[in-house]
Amino acid sequence: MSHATESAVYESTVSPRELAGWVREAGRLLVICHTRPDGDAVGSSLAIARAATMSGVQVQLAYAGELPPWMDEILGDANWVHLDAGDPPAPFDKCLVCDTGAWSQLEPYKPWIAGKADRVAVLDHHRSGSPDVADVRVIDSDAAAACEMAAEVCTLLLGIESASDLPVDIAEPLMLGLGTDTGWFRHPSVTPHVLRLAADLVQAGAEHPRLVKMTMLSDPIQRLKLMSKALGSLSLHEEQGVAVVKVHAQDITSIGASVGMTSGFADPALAVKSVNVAIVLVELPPEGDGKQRVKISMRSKVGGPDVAKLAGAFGGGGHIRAAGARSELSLDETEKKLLELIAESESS
Ligand SMILES: [Mn+2]
Repeated sequence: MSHATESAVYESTVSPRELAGWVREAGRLLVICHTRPDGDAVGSSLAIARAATMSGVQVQLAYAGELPPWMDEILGDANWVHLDAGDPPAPFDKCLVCDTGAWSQLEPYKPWIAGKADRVAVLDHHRSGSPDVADVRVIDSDAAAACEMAAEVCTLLLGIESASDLPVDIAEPLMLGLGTDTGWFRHPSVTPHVLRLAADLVQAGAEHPRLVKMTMLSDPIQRLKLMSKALGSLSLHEEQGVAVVKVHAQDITSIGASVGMTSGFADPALAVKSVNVAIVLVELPPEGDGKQRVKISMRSKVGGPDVAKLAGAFGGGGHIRAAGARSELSLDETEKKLLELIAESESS
């Protein structure tokens, strides 16, 4: 296998089939994903963890950062720990990282996996990442979700032809990631393969209405209150087709909300016809070093700017239509800089 070859470029070093073989021979496997996991991160890690367990691998899942409110509902009786709750992962022989390959999204895991690239694998669909995280990499930036790739790895692990034959407790988390990362099949990333896979997963027993209800129709009331505050701060830059929504740390605190609840705040702004890019800026609570940073989340429409490029200017990344970063500037300064960058990208 070619996986020992080091590459300074963030691209695949093995095939999905080779990755499945790597997982099967893992012994004790730690499965992780990016901090503050979303539906795709949880779905891909959980599906592979379950398929690996069925293949005789000893698996532990670990998550870090704020967890989605539906975590217990989807994880069920899976063997998982929350690093932020002070639970270190059990000793492992290999570690699989799902839905990221960037150190910036793996900070809490660093003490366990840094310098062990020969024992770590990455399964990811982002365009950028840190090649030194893992020697074994399966990366497809055309994939709509890590779960699209994870589905293939699961069928290979279980030796089945079609995702429609997956056990329902594997099909369901795969559907969760495929659905959430595509905005429930609205985003331009949706291809015939994505829709065929979705059909297979439904055939396998995944109940998408239940998953939609769980992820989209089960908000705590604090999220609506925070969104109402945030939309009150909306600034529209109509000539540029830009909408900026700002969330102040003190509003999060006074409402009893959390940073994670701001996910999806771009959607009402992006629903406006003249808006091509919606930017959500969230003032984070001060960190250990006393610095107050701003979380940038951006979404754009077809024809709008490449938001991954904009995020790159702040050291972040993502996809053309959805990307994020962190800024050390204030809310207002971050907005100003982003507007300048968008103006520059239009004139170039
Ligand atoms: Mn993803």
